[in-house]
Amino acid sequence: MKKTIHLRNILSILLLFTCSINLAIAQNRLAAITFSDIVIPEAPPVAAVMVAYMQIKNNTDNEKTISEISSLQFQRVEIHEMSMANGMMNMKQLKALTIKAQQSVTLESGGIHVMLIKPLKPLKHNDRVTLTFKFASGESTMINTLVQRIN
Ligand SMILES: [Cu+2]
Repeated sequence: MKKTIHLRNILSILLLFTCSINLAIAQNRLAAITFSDIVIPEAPPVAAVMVAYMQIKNNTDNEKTISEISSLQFQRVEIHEMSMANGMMNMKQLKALTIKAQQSVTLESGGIHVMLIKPLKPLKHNDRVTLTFKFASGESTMINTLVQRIN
């Protein structure tokens, strides 16, 4: 009898321990990557492409690589980088975007940006856009934002 109680106690302690580990992992995952200053400027209704700017922070101690971005509102999403070469602005596609441990990258006008290609329907001010970021590690994160009219 005494032995049974003892075993039960150990089991419940183990269970409690497992639960707190799970919780810690869940919280870590939530905070692993944070997105801020997300801006998708409104474009003319006929526009074939739109753009998204944001800051992406990697809060982990491991490098994170974004391997793919997709959106429910666009046919295709690409990561682009603008650069100056021989006095000309060039735009090239990046196959992936790596954010070093505890670092952030700023996606901004004239630099790296998210190119939103072929909206499924014209999007205007306050229309919702969802973006899913897939990482090389297999993780993915979805963010929600609204199109903004910028003057
Ligand atoms: Cu572009």
